[in-house]
Amino acid sequence: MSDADEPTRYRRMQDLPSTHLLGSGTSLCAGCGGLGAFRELYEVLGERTVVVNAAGCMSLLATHPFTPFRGSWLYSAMASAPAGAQGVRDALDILIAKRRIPADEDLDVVVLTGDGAASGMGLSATSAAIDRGLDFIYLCYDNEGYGNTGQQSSASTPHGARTATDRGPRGYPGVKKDLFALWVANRPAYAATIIAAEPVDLARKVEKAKRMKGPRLLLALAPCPPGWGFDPKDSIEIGRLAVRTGVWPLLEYADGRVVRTKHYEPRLPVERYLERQRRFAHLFEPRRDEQTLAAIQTAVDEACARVT
Ligand SMILES: Cc1ncc(C[n+]2csc(CCOP(=O)(O)OP(=O)(O)O)c2C)c(N)n1
Ligand code: SF4
Repeated sequence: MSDADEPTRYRRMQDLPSTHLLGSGTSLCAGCGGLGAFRELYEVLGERTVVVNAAGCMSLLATHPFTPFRGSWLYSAMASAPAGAQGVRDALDILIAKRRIPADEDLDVVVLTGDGAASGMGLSATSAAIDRGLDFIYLCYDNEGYGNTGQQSSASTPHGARTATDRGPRGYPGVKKDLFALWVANRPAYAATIIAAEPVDLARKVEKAKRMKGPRLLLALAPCPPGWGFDPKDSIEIGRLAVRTGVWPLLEYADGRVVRTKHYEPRLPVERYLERQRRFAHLFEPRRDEQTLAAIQTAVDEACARVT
């Protein structure tokens, strides 16, 4: 049995930790889906964790002299969090080899990054870290834009979404870069898509990632109230709709194959997700953009058909 097939301790909501490891009172937005995913991940990983944080919204978590982390946090430039993680990993390995710290006091090294850095300027550093087999967890919270600087489009912005840089009647003309597929093509130890709105699925994947070694991706869709245009109280509902429409399939890669970890059948029409966000309002008013709506639905159908 491989590590990915081993049973996990998280089967139901009641099994989830309630330790509240991450301190409250950050200056992030209410309803931030990225913070929700990170908070849930931190509960499962525990405080023996070093977080290497690429510049982005989550940089606002720790503002000197305050920190919500129980463990260490290192701030890095946008492109270089994997290089920072390499330095931390090397330092830990040297300290253990010199018996300055016992092996059982080792720490998990976690990169925390937005999609702008992950799928754009940080991609080559990430690819090189995977090539080197770096022993780290890479959490990308994907808010589908450069959130911290006002939701400009990133390479991860979905087709048709309006952003600060795509104000025209058709929204973003490109297609969302598939970071999960890019990682899988590099044959990491583990890769999974997660979302705060599915906390049991998330906890199971974090637990599996924790017991493995090597490069491990956890890619969280991060509903973003100001960037996507919805009320913060609807963040979990928007996340659930992303999964139930197939916009955000919950996937897992291990041992050379990709599987779907949660099925909702029949899938809801993708419009149920789009119509709840101001960034897609131009697809419905003043008249329906049938062409773009059909293109988005077809792309989702095709992506869902590729995974079982
Ligand atoms: C090289 C460089 N260019 C621009 C910036 C300004 N900047 C800081 S955060 C940020 C947005 C990062 O976007 P993303 O990685 O998606 O994270 P998010 O802000 O969405 O959390 C930018 C452009 C920077 N810090 N470094
Ligand atoms: S802009 Fe979006 S991603 Fe950034 S803190 Fe606010 S809700 Fe979170």
